[in-house]
Amino acid sequence: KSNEVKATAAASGASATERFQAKERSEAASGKERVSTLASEVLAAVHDVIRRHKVTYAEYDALKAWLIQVGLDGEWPLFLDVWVEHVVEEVNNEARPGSKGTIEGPYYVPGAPALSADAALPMREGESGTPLVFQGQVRSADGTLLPGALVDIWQADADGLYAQFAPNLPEWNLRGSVTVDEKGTFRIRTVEPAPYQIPTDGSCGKLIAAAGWHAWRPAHLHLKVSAPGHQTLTTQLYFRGGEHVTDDIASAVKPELVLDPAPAADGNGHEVHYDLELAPE
Ligand code: MBD
Ligand code: FE
Repeated sequence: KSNEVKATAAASGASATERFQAKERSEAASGKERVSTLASEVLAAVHDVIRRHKVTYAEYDALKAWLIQVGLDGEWPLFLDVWVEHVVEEVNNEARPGSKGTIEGPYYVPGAPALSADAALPMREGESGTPLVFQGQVRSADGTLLPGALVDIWQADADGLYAQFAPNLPEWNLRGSVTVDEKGTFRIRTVEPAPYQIPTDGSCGKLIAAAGWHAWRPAHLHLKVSAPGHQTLTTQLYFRGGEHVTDDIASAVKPELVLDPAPAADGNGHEVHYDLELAPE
C-alpha cells in the first residue's frame, strides 16, 4: 500500500499542476491598486506572524526550503485548494441563491464522457465499493425546471484514488457529464467513494506530519452543474456519519451538503435523492 501511495503523490502533483496550467483564465485579474493592496496586506500578515512569534533563521530557512519543494512536487494546486480555496468560495458565493457550493479542488477534468440522464458512471468491471444510486432534479432557484442542464460528476474510487491523478486507473473512471432529461431529472449509478488522504510523501504531507495534523478529507462526490442563463454551481456532497465529515482538512463541508443515503430498493447498496438549484445569471 505504501508503494501505491508514493506513486500517487508524484502522479497527482504533476498532473494537477499540468491541469491547472491548461485551464482558461482571465489574463489581468486585477488593476495595480488592488494588486498593491492585496500583496501589501498578505506581506504585512506574514511580517506580523514573524514578529509575534520571533521566527528564527532556522525556521525561515525551513520555510524557504519547504516553499521551493511545494513547487518541485507540483503541489501548489493541492496546497491552495486544501487550505485557501474555501475562503475564496465563501466570499464569492455567500449571497448567491440556490444550492450551496463548495470548493472545486485540484482534480476536475473537463471533457468527461457524455452520459444520458439515467446512466452509470464509467467504471471497471466489478468496481469495488458500495453501489450508490444518486438521483435528483436540477431547477432554477426560482423553481423553474432546467431540462437543458448538465451535471458533471467526478469522484475518488473505493481506494480514495482519482482517475488521471493516480496510476493504473482507466482515464475516465468515475467521471461523467450527465445531460438531465426533459424534467431536469437525473439518475446516476456509481459506487461510494472512500475518504481522501493527502499524499504523505509530498510537501503537503510533510507539513501535516510536522504540525501533527491529520491528512483526511471525508468521502465526497464532486459536482459542476450548469444550465443556460444560470451561474455554474461547483459543489461537493458528503455522507452522513462518514469519517472526517466533521473535521475535513480542506474545511469544505457545509451542513446542507451532507447526504443521507437509504438502503436501495433492490437491496443492493444505497440510494439518495438530492436536488440542485442554480442561481440565475
Ligand atoms: C480532493 O479530493 C479534494 O476534493 C480537494 C478539495 C483537495 C484535495 C483532494
Ligand atoms: Fe475531491
